[in-house]
Amino acid sequence: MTNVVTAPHHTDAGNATELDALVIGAGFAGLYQLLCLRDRLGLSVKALEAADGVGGTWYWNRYPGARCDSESHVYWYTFSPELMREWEWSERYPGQAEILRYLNFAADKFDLKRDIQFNTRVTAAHYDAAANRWRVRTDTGENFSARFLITAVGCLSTANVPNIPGLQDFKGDWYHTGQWPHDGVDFTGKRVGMIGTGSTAIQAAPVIAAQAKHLTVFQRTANYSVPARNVPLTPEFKQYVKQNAAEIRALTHQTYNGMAFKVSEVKAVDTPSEEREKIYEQAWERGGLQFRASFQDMLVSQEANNTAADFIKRKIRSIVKDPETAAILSDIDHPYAAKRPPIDTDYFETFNRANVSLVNVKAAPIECISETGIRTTDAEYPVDIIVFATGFDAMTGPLLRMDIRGRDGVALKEVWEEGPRNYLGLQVAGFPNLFTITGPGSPSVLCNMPVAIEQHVDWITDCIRHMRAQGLERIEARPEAVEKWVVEVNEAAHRTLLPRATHSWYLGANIPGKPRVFMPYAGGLVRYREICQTVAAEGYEGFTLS
Ligand code: NA7
Repeated sequence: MTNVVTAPHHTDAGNATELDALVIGAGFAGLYQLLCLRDRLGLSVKALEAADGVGGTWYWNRYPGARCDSESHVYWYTFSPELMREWEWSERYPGQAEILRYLNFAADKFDLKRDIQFNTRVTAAHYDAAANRWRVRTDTGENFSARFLITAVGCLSTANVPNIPGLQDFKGDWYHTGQWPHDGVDFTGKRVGMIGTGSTAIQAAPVIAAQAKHLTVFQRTANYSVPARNVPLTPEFKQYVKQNAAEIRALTHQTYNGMAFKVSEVKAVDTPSEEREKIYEQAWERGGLQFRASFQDMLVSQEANNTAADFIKRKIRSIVKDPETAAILSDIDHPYAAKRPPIDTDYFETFNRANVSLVNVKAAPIECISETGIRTTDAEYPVDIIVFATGFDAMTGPLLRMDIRGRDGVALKEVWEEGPRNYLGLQVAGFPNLFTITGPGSPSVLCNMPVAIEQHVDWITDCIRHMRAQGLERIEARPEAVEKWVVEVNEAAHRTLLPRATHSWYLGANIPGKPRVFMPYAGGLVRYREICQTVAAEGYEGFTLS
């Protein structure tokens, strides 16, 4: 790397808190990483967290209807059989408040909070090559110095509020779903405009509509959704989970995306249409993300995918009574599950309510926000509250909003100018001893997150353990390993239909100016885990250790 931009070190080594390791973030990833480094390796370690509590995504996303799309019996930590015995979920899909209680329960059980500094956002992290330490600065003006720096900043934590002219003049209230007020928003008697139709909006719309005077949904890209069929868990199911926790865990390690269901071995294209219809109908009735596992070829063959897409579009048209609304909702332009597939509770049914309307902003784009509403190129919609369900600057956003600089002061922003480039989604060449949990280039968002997180944290912990045992102090991805991994990530994506959803956040397409690079690793968690294990077993192949 020759592009030298030497920035002055923010930190003054004299007054910095010295640590073996620093973890950024206290969500699922940060909590577990803190535990591993402190209790298993005995390092001096701290986690810095911008919020005033643990939870990460589940701390911030308190919007109405916020709920996980993974089923509760796979959405938890599995590193502690005792924790699995002590915790009991109440519903098929855990709601935001329950997940937050769970993460607090886990943090308290392992006494993690004493080593988390809350209300502290990392603004800069600069690598000091001479000392082989990361110099970290926070928005509270504090300095930290650590040998290892581990980001646990989440993939969907940088809210995207689109730059729509006039927002500053809006006389009503507006909120982004990912920065929701802790005491909630009272929609009673209000006209609400919600922008977006991703997973978030699809969860929020039915709940907001039940309270608001009127809800107007502004749809740019029509989206698929399959019923979640959330239910309270029966005592029998809870018992089943307790008795089979180890088997369920083992199953999540054998599946493509860390779920407890396998993808069917049957191809849609080989299945007679009547039989196929029956399979889709059963999957629709069962509900949930498992719908996409109905056929083996659904994510790799356009022809197969069309059969799923047609099925869901027909469902939308059969649910939504107004034919014009149904036509706009079902006018979907990408393969099913090529964008993150939402699951819902009465989303399409919501459009049958008298107090809900849909605006097609693909046909007539939003022009501006006025003092009193949202104006498209052909009409003005008066609203009292605007809800931005407009997603996130995903995956790279949370990393790039910190001023991270590696060797010779080179900024991560420059290295990733044309898209993320790293090795295994874990390390960037030129940034020694920096690990990125669920970073771009790893399976992350294509998986059930806790499973992906535990795999990464275990790998990082083992790596640091190995280094200490061998008296090694520095690990750095080799540029040629990065080159190869970037190709692997790209090829894995192109073996699927995923890149065909050209406006998806997987590709960075939702953020103006962001490079269009397919970011998560689509080769599956099983293959990825094997690659990571082999790399470690072969002496951390592709890394330089010294
Ligand atoms: P998503 O999935 O990124 O959805 C954002 C939605 O907002 C999507 O429908 C966008 O339309 C829409 N959007 C974004 N900007 C605009 C503007 N300027 N005008 C109109 N519409 C806009 O975010 P979510 O929060 O729903 O979900 C994120 C992930 O969280 C989800 O995938 C799960 O993994 C959990 P577009 O499609 O870009 O046309």
